[in-house]
Amino acid sequence: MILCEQTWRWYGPNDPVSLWDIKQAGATGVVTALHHIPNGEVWTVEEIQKRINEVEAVGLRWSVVESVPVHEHIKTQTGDFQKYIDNYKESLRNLGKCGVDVVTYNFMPVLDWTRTNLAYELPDGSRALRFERAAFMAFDLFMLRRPGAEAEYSDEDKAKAKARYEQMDEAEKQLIIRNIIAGLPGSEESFTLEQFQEALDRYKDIDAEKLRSNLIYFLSEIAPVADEAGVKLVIHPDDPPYPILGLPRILSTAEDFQKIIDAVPNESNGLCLCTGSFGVSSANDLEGMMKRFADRINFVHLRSTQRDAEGNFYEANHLEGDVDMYHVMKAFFELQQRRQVSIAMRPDHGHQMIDDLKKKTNPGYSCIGRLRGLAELRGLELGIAKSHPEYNK
Ligand code: DNO
Repeated sequence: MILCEQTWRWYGPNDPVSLWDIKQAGATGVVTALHHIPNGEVWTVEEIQKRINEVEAVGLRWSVVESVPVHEHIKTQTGDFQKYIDNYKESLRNLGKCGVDVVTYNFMPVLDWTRTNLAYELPDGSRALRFERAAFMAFDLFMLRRPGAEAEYSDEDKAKAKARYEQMDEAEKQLIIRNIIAGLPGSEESFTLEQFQEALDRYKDIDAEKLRSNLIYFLSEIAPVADEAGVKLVIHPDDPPYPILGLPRILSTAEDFQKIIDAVPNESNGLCLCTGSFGVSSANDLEGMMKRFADRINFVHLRSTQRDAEGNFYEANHLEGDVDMYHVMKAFFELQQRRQVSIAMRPDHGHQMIDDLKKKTNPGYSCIGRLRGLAELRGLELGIAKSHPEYNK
C-alpha cells in the first residue's frame, strides 16, 4: 500500500515557519524555490545544492520546486523571451542533476493568485483568505480605472461595484489595492498601480488562443529537456479559474489541460492538481479530474473553498467547503496504487489561528492552520487506505 508524500511549502530562510516546525508537523518533504534568484535567471547547481543541504540538515528532503517562475516575456513572446526559455532549460537540467525532479510553474498573466481580503474573520475567530467579487470590481472600475473595464461588466455589476466602493474608507481602499497588486507570497512580482496598468497593457493584443499558443511553444521547447533530465513539469491552474481584469486565462478547466497535453504529449508534461483553485468553479469535477489525468498528476495541492451566490469565495477548512475531499482523496490514493508511486501532496494554505493570530505570517502560509490541514488530510488518507477492500493488504 502506497501513501502520498506529505510535504509543506517553505519560503526559504526568511520564512517565519522554520524547517524544524515543518518536521514537527510531520511532513517529510519540503516544497520550496530559490526566491532570491531574480525571475528569468539560471538556477545554478551550486545554489540548488546549497538549498538541498539546508533542507537535508534537518532530515527533510526537497521534494518539489514551487515555482521556477515563467518570465512575463515568455508569456507574451516579446523581448528576450528566447533567452529566458534557454535559461529555464538550464535550470531544469541543473535541478535534474541534483535530483530535484518535480517543478511547478504557472502561466497566469501578470498576477499569480488573487484575493481581496487576507484576514476574513470566520465565526470561530480564525482568519481566512477571501475573494469578494464586488470589492474586486470596485478595484477594477474605480481604483485602477482600467480602460475598457466598463464595457465588460453588466449594469447590475457596475451598480454593485459602485455601492461597494462608496462604502469604503481610504484605508480599506489602500488595503484592497495592496492585497491585489502588492504580490501574495510566492507570486514573485509586485507593482504600483501605474506599473500594474502597464503590465496589463502588454496583453492588449493577446487573447486566450495566443496565450495558449505561447504556452504550447514554451512547453514544446522545455518538455524534451525535462524528459531527458528526468524532471516532471507540473502546471498550476488559474486562481481564480476564470478571466480577471480583461486578461486571458488558459488553465481553468479540464479541457484547458487536455489541450496542453494533446499539443505536447511528452511524459514530463504534467499537472499540479490544486483542488482549491479548480474548485472555485462548480463546473470543475475534481474527482473526475483526478481520474482522468491520473497519469499526468505529479503534485497535488489539497484545499477547499466555499462559494456563495454572489461569486464570492473564501478558503474553508480543508475537509469542509465545496470540495468533496473524501472522494478526491480516494481517487488520489487509487491512482498512486495503480501507478505504484508516492506523489507529493501539500496542505495548501490554512487559516490564521490560535497563536498565529498574534504573529506576522505569510498570508495563507501560517503554521498552525496548515498543521491542522495536514493532520486532517493524513487522517483521511489513512482511513481510506485502511478500509480500502483492494489495497488494504
Ligand atoms: C498559492 C500558490 C501559487 C502557486 C503558483 C505556482 O498559494 O498555490 O502561488 O505556487 O501559481 O506557480
